[in-house]
Amino acid sequence: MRVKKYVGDTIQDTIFKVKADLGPDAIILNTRKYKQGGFMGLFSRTKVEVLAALEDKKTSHRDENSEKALKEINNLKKMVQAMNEKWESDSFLNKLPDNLSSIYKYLVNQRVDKGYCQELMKKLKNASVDSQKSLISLLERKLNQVIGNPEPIRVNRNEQKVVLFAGPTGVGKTTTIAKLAARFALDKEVKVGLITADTYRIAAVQQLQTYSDIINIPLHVVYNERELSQIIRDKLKKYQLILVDTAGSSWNDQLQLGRLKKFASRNYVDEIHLLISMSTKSEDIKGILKKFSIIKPDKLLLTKLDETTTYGDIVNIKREYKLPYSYITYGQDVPDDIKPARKEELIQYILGDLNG
Ligand SMILES: Nc1nc2c(ncn2[C@@H]2O[C@H](COP(=O)(O)OP(=O)(O)OP(=O)(O)O)[C@@H](O)[C@H]2O)c(=O)[nH]1
Ligand SMILES: [Mg+2]
Repeated sequence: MRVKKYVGDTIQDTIFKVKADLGPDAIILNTRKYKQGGFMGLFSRTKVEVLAALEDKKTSHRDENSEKALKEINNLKKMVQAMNEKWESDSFLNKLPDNLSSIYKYLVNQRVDKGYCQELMKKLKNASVDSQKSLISLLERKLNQVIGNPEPIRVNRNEQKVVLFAGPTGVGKTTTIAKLAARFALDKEVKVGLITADTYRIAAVQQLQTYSDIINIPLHVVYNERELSQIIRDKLKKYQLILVDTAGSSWNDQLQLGRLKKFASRNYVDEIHLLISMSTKSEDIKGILKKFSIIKPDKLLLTKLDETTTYGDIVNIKREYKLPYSYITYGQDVPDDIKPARKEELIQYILGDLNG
């Protein structure tokens, strides 16, 4: 606690000094009047002395924190209220038997498209199975059909395969390429070469250069599609797998997407993986898929599964786009946090807590 003494001619102007110096949180500990100057009690002036204090920062931090906590509690209350209202007005839910209503609520909370949740519930109802376990395994089978088999990169050692990675800014393209390069080069002993067409930022080249140095594989920088084709045919001619990094394109920027389209030409690229971050809002994912369809991706690669707890979009995406999933990434660690997108595992992400 900071304690300070203030002196003035009147109470008002002394308190004003206190507030100006210590702010509105100052506490007045004591005030006293006394005489100053004069001679033998004559001609002296009355002065005011105020002893004021301010709680030190730690305490006010605590106040800030408790205010924040209070706000969060209020937000949570509102959310719970909204959830209850949501369920109350869900006439479909009200007609479901108990064993299905918990599954339905769970799927809706996972943000699986509501229309599809209802479709699934009707199928489960008609299947006339009762136990929770059989209902869930039936549900798993249905989701299995939607998600389909993974299609990771397959390398034929006698051929060259060029794989280009595209997606919105910051989705994890460069990190994913580093993970895959390390897996193929170190674990599978494939001859891997890297190319980056991301020349917007100097740091982008350096980021990939660091990984290529660690893995000990070549990295080439290209500024246009002509250079891309030259490097593939020339410098990396003997490489079995070439991974091409691209600049993140804002999905609203037609100019960037147009530039990306030139690099994504089938004249040099065999496979295009479009990266989708699971931490992106569902509505935005739809927009991204639509806009990036101009580069005609072959596969979808899901990133940042560790950054969310709702995985319904894994199903929603597949119901609209038939493209296979290639890999999933679930952390920043290179090369550990990547796996082929096995459907059993993806279903586990969606139904995880339901399975107990
Ligand atoms: N939590 C988490 N972070 C990830 C994952 N993949 C990448 N990141 C992080 O996301 C950030 C952006 O990754 P980058 O690989 O640079 O993304 P990018 O798509 O190449 O970005 P731009 O080139 O700027 O478009 C980095 O901090 C990565 O470590 C993931 O699966 N989970
Ligand atoms: Mg990048």
